[in-house]
Amino acid sequence: MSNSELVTCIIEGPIATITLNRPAKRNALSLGMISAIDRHIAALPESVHVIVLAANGEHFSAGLDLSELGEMSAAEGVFHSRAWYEVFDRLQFGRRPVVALLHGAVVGGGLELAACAHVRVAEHSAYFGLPEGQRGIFLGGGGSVRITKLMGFSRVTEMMLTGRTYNAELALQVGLVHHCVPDGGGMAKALELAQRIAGNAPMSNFAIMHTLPLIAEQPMSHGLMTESLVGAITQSAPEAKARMADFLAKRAAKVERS
Ligand code: 1HE
Repeated sequence: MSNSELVTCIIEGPIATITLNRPAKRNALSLGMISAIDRHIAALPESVHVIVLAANGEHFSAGLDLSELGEMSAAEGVFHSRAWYEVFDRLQFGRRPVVALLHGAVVGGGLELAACAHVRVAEHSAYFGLPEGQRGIFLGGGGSVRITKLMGFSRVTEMMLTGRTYNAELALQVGLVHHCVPDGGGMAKALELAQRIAGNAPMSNFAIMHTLPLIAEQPMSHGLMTESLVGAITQSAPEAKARMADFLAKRAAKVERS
């Protein structure tokens, strides 16, 4: 199977659906899969504004392809992690927000991949875990940074030490996912959210994706300065002016009660 078939990409209007497609191996993430994700992102046309990241088969992903570690030396291990980081960085800090649709096992490197998305939708079948401890290894796909930011390092510590998994409801409660939907309903929800995101001004989406994580790591005075500068740039775009004028002229939708 060629690398491009390990991961598929379908573009419909402003949304590209990138799908892990190695169900026989439970979408275990080989380097071939990681680079196939990267190639699909790099090839997206300008017309795509949002990515939906999904998976074929019964599980989102069983994490790192354990057959790849084999006789890997320490130095090779560092470069292996770095290869993942480059691609995961392009997902989280690229041009387009990513909506992840999660089901079945979302474990190890699969959870690290999901943590790169900006919006996470879990079907009820989803369960989340970091079995690295049981395998004798540690996180290597950025999870110690990203997953701890999502659910807190104390929960991640307990999850890793005890091998506990979280079901979709618990994942929703602790902020690991944003939406929990019945099995089979995930794609409709992911596409609905992706359409909403695609309806925003691209500059606003860019500011949200890139600035909020930066400000979260800045001291308050720096964060407020960053916010004021990015806010000023964003509001000065012609598209922002047109959108605000549309609202004031009663041509734009009002905020809806949920
Ligand atoms: C794999 C992998 C894998 C399955 N690497 N081949 N991840 C883990 O420790 C999770 C390991 N996987 C599992 O616990 C289970 O496979 C599942 C709970 C996800 C699914 O169970 P099940 O019964 O549906 O499938 P299965 O029979 O266990 O697996 C089907 C095949 O996929 C089988 O291969 P086959 O040739 O015998 O058919 C498995 O060997 C293969 N397979 N998972 C390689 N992970 C950047 S650092 C990140 C560090 C980590 O991610 S550590 C966590 C690794």
